Amino acid sequence: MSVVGVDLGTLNTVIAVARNRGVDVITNEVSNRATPSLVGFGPEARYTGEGAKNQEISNLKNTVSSLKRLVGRSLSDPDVQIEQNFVSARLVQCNGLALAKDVEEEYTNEKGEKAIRIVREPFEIPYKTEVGTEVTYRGKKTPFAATQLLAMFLSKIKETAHLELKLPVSDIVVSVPPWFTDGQRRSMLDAAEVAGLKILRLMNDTTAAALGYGITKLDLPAADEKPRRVAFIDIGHSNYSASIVEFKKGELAVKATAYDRHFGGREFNMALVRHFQKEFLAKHKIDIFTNPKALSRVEAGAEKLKKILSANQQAPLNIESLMNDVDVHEMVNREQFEKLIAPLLNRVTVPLEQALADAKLTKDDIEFIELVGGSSRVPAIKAEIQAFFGKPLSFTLNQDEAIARGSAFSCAILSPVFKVRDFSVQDIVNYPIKFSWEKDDDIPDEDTSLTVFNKGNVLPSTKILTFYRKQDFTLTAEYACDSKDLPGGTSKTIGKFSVKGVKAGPKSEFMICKLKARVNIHGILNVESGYYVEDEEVEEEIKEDGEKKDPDAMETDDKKDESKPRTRKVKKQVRKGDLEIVAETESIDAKTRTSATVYEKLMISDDVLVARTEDEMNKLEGRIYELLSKLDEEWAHDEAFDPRLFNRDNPDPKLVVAEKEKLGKILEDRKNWLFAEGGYENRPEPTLAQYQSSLIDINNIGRILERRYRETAEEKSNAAKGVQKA
Ligand code: ATP
Ligand code: K
Ligand code: MG
Repeated sequence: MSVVGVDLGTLNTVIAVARNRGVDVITNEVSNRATPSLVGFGPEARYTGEGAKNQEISNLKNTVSSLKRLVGRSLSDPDVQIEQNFVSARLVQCNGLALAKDVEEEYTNEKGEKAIRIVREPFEIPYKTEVGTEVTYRGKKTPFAATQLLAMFLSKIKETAHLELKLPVSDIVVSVPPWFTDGQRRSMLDAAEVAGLKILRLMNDTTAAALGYGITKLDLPAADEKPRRVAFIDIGHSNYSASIVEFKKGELAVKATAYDRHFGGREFNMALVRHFQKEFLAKHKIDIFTNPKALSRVEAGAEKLKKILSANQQAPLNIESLMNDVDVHEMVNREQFEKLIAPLLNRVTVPLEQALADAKLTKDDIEFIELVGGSSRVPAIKAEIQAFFGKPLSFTLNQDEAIARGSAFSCAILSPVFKVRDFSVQDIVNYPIKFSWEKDDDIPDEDTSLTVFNKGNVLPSTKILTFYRKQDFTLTAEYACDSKDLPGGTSKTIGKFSVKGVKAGPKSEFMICKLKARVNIHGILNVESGYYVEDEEVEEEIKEDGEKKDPDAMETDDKKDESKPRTRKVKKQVRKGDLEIVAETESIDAKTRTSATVYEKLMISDDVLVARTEDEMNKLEGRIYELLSKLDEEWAHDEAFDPRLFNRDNPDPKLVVAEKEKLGKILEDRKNWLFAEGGYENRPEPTLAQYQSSLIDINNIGRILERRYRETAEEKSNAAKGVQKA
């Protein structure tokens, strides 16, 4: 079993694995250390990661980005509306998951006869509304909910890790922005499960960076010393988070986290794109916003230009034939760029102020400021942050890999298969949570709600709630903050937890119900279990030390009887039985999730088959051309095959000529079959088996001719050597 940490970025995903030597970032199939966080859909297969990136510009409508920012959200969320500006596929509201089944279909075959074949028919099963995209996949319009899209991408990540580790991959730690809500976190877990992965911890981005930092530092303060305070600032492609973290030997505690959910590299790109839009309108009378492909190309160019500007004073944008046959050539200098992003630069210090205020600390309390995330390379950003703290910034972490590495360390700590120095990670609740319930008229002055987890409460954390009730009741969990403090459009309701089996007790009018509310290691709220108690008088041992000592019970030491501890009667609540909790949350129910998992596996095997078929087709094509060129050149003249050779144990030399002719015919035939006029539309797509058998056919003759040609060549060369020796 393997230990894997994943920094699931809006733009790029980085995978780190723990091995005996330590934690390494692994490379993907094209040797990149980061994989584009994309999925795409084609007429036959899905594309993920690098494959999706390769076809993106030519298949914009069926390529989906921003996967992690879409999961668990609704199309109507203002945040999701913003997301549509960055996602080329059209976002739609899904009411369930897309599944598919194999059904029989009547069709007319090549001979014009009616026949039956099996086709895959998409259908939807309801679970909840979530944003998704409608794409054309295997020739059918299919709506995929965001959770499913993310599952597809996570399947790819799983495969990449598996290819590198050559071990089954299941346990992982995945990073998320700290502002993710309960619903978003549940959707992340669901997506992972659909992909056959078990998330051991959903870790906030900055917390992961902090763990990667702390676990390698050997000079952290001892338990009784003042903690080391470090600010971790992550500015990525789409969002910005800042955490104040305290370190001591073997532990870290997040003190405060603040964020800007819409601040990152893509906003910088967009500022450039809008600038170019104006320039091109004025200079060339073209509007790139009317042409998705042109817009995509300018976005890609702007991103490249922006990166160059981080190290240079100016950078160019050159695109040939952008649209309407117009070539564009632009130059942007750093000063211009900084003017374009001025509204963003003005916001840089907001999360920093907020984090310090929440942590009740000042700038001077912060010893080190560690920057991670690709956009922390922008010089103007660095300058703003440095000016704010009034001290130099640290870059001891790898900006692109720190979060993945921290996640892998977390996975190593949590995984039973790995021995690693223990390091305690204590995070905090970012949105306060309250429970509310219906008033019971028999209980005077009862409150009907209670804030159970405040903002800044440590995480994970369990609280026991006590209720006096005589019948089943329901708790509603809600965010106890302003809607404006939640991601746009997030419902305040987190979930409902119904408590079953409540009735009056034998001795009292009420049942005393104890409910265990927990914000778990993923930052997800649950009422995990419930039980009921009864007040009873019990004998309790009297402790002989500590403050709890009962002064009346104090007697002389010599009277103490070692074998019989002294006891007294106390009133206590004794656990009598369990209560059933029925939860209604944003998670997908187990049955639906299983169906999605089965379908995901089916799509994976479809993709594998398509890839193998394509490989086989390429092999066949290559072989046809190879043999055709041999027939045309090396083997064209009869001397290529020395007749003397065939007089030994080989058949009649005349057969060679016949074989050559036969092979030529087969090759022509196969070539015509492979490149049928009008393309594949004119005949059914050849199957893997058909390509394989074609290859066998041409190899049967091809190999014989190759051997004879080789033997002739050897004979000639031996003869030549013999002449030389003589
Ligand atoms: P997020 O954390 O927002 O989900 P992410 O993790 O995918 O996104 P990162 O990989 O941290 O984001 O950063 C990617 C961003 O950093 C891109 O916008 C990219 O253009 C930008 N970036 C990378 N290198 C540079 C550079 N040298 N100068 C400026 N920007 C850069
Ligand atoms: K990343
Ligand atoms: Mg990131």
